[in-house]
Amino acid sequence: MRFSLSAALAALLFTLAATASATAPPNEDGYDLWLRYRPLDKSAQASVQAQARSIVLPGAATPTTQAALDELQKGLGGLLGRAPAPATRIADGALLLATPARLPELNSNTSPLRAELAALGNEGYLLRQTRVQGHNVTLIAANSDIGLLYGTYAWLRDIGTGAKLEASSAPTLQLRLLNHWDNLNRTVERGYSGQSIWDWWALPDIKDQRYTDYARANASLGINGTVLNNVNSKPEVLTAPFIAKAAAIADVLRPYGIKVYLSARWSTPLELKETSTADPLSPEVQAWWKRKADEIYKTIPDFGGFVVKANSEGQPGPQDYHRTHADGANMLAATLAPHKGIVMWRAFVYAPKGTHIGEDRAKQGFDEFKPLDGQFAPNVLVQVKNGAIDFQPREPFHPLFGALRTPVMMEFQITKEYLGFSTDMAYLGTMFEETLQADTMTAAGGRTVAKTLSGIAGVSNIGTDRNWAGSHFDQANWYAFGRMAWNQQAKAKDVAAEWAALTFGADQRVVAPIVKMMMESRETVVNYMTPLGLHHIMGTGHHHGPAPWVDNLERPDWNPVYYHRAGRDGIGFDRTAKGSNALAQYAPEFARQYSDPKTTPEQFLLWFHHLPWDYKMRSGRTLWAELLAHYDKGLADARSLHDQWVALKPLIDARRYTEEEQRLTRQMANALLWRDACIAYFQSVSGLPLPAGVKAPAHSLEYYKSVTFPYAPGHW
Ligand code: BDP
Repeated sequence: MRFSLSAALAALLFTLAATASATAPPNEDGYDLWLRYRPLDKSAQASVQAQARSIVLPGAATPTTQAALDELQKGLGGLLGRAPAPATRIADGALLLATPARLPELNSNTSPLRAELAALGNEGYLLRQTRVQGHNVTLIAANSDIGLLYGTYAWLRDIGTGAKLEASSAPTLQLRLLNHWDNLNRTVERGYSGQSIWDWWALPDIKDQRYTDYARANASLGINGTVLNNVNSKPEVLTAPFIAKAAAIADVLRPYGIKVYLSARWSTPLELKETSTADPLSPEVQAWWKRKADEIYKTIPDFGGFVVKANSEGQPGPQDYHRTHADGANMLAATLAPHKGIVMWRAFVYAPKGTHIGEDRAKQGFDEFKPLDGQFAPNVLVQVKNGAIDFQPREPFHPLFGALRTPVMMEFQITKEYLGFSTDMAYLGTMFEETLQADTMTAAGGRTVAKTLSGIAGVSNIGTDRNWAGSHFDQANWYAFGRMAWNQQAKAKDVAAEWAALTFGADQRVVAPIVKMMMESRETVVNYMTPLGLHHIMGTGHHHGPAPWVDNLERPDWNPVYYHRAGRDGIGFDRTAKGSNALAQYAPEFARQYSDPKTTPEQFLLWFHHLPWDYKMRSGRTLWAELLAHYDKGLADARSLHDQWVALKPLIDARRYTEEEQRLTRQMANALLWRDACIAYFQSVSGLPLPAGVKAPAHSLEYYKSVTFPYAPGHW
């Protein structure tokens, strides 16, 4: 009897436990991003409550500290069920937000925090459990109100992830920007998450709540600038009505420490018929831009400046008047300098129609900008894409990093133009880390790309989709960009763990497997799209799906065959001295190492070398067999990503589970298409048999060539 009772009890407990763990959390639509503030468990609530029995901000609230207080109300309201009341007097258990201006004793000679605060600059913060005025408090301290806002987000983040309080943090780079490639008609170039969030038609009168939530999300990461419109810009952007609209956005973003910038079209005054030329040395043109800058600053006093795409892909620029990029950039810089504005002049240039034919496209940015080094005004930065071609799934770092004295900004692409849009999972934190930590070898003892930077920009993946980014996992790319813009030494894996805990809850049964998936995901995409240093073999125009066979576009360097150079003799682009010699643009030490295929990392092999199909790889396989193995691994890993997600089903809310499951299913199909199409094509050129165990593509090459993607998004 006793036995059967305890057996029954055990069975009942088992059933209860099984039911509990099978009950998925409530549905979420992703709108709250990583600022979800869902209730903590009871013991965590008690410890947070003890840190924040009251909230104290000495001195008057400003719009920025008000944003911090509002976030605490929202955050603690969600995490604890009830937020503590703001108080005026410091007491035991207070959460104290203070700057030296608000609490002078922080700056007194006897303050143990004085030196530490001084080292934090304008934007840094420190978090500390300490004693102030005889009371035990949790202190968020900074030198400015924006530092307090960043510190507030950091404190909430530490609570959300269950991490120990961060000691202190300050950004290394002052310019941490998003670049929106948003058009005035709300289409988004390379956007895969709906329309532009900027409703230009409704502005300036109607300011969507999204703008505030956008500001909160960015401030929570430390992003402090945003370029509102596409680099392929329109003259109207700089007309009074649009300046007023930009000003309305700037008003919403300002309390969050975010400045507004605009992309300026070089020929704006000419196209608006307000000048007779766009020559940067023409006094008429100079006077127009000066008036324009003054007009903008009258409306947006803290306007950040311009980003400019000039003489690139058909855009107008100073070269149309036989002037240089420096002439153009400096002319604009002179108009902005009195207002403390900057010019971010893009180095993404390759020959305008008809010129440079035959020159390796990878060399052209360096060739144009290196000779101009030293000629740019102090408020000009050269904005350089991470690699020398174009946001490929993997590229070696651009040779301009470390090569210029002129301040250089990094341009990453957060939106996944070449990595499967927002349908394929690819966590870009690993790509950002790989690039930032790459050694430019431009100094004795090494100099990472990160160390060469004066700023960082990311091409936004934000749109009107309910989940902002097109998929839940694409939110992680916005998050990772922001965290790594703040701290270039951050590890992709730590950032992924933070994001996963904040986005799906700090349960290790969820966080650990999600981090594993994220860390595998981008390599998976590289493997099924462009392994071993292959690049730019995507479909024409929209850049989705495989098209390594394309050879009929107007410019040679628009054709995939130009980049992979596969033939009977082998595959790859020879960028050594025997080939285009793009390697000579890198530091000598780097060039030496990468000139020899044996000392070139295999992930970049075909970027720098043209090698025979029977070239022996480190694995002992031939290059042909290795290429096939990578395509197979890409497909197998895409399937594994799906399976890993399915295993998490009981722990993820149904809505987000299903939305991602559908995408991962589509990703498997995309991986299969890439694998099969590339194998079919490369086999047709190599003429080699498939080694035993490698499955033949399901269809003929002709079939793959006939696959089209009508209405693929993001291509305008
Ligand atoms: C390419 C995009 C194109 C952009 C261009 C750029 O395909 O839409 O306009 O970059 O960065 O990747 O200017």
